[in-house]
Amino acid sequence: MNPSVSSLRPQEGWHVLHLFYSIERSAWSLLTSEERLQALTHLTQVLQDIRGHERTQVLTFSMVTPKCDFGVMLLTSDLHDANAFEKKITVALGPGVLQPVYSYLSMTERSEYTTTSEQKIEELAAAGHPAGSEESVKELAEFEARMKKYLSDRLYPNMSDWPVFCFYPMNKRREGADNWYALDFATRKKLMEGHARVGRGYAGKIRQLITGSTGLDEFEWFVTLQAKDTHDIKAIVYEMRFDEVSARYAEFGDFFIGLQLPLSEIFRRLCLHG
Ligand code: 76R
Repeated sequence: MNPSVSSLRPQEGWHVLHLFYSIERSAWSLLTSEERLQALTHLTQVLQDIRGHERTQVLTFSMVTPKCDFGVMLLTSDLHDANAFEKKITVALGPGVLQPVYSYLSMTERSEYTTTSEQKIEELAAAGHPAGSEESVKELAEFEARMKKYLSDRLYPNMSDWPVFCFYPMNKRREGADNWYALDFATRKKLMEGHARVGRGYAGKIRQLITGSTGLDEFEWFVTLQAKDTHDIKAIVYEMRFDEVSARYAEFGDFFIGLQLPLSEIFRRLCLHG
């Protein structure tokens, strides 16, 4: 029996691929200027075709520092598509030109720690509005509408056109007295409230997308921070290090900074013309 290539859409959320490449200058220099132009036109076409798929977003970056040159962030529903899109992008400039330096597979996910409707009903009752009372029903309806929008933003985010992006993978520690996974749910929820409080201090300055990768890639989450000012990236990551969730439990991988730009500008910046 042939293996199935029908759709592989997760029951919720999207697949997210972060792809970081360096340009292999020696392979690129072997091409004539006509071949280079063809290659750049081809990559532009490939990305445009990918963008045309439904439930798909593609962001492109000129990467700062020579750790890597070119970054792509791909959000798409179907794993077959994610797989096929990556293969097409990686060969789009011709053999050996785009060298993968780092890549990451993760998925958008709901938060484990958001308040449920049952908890909200209890909170309202504790505040003097028993379940079923006019006030409780009204507040519960508002809460549920807010949560619906919040959940949809987390699972199906609309990425911003902000220029500065910071990427890094992250684990929660599992060592001796500092084992996040040995904490009970209530303790973790309380700790996460402190984390979210720090985060909310950056409203309007930082947008974050935290995508889960347990079982999918090397770390447990991939962090994508978006900003208009590099200072805010440095400030939030620094401030969070003092918050207990990060101070005691966070472990980080490599950090990458990318500038979100249109492809034509990236080509100029990476000196790919001529
Ligand atoms: O979901 C929400 O937006 C509100 C609550 C919230 C959760 C559940 C939240 C808020 N985060 C959550 C989960 Mn976060 N976050 C990080 C980092 O560098 C570091 O120290 C950590 C990297 C940053 C900078 C950041 C920013 N967050 C998570 C998780 C999953 C944990 C789990 O499930 O166990 C991780 C790994 C993580 C890491 N977080 C916020 C922010 C910001 C700016 C906010 C506020 C967003 C807002 O309310 O608008």
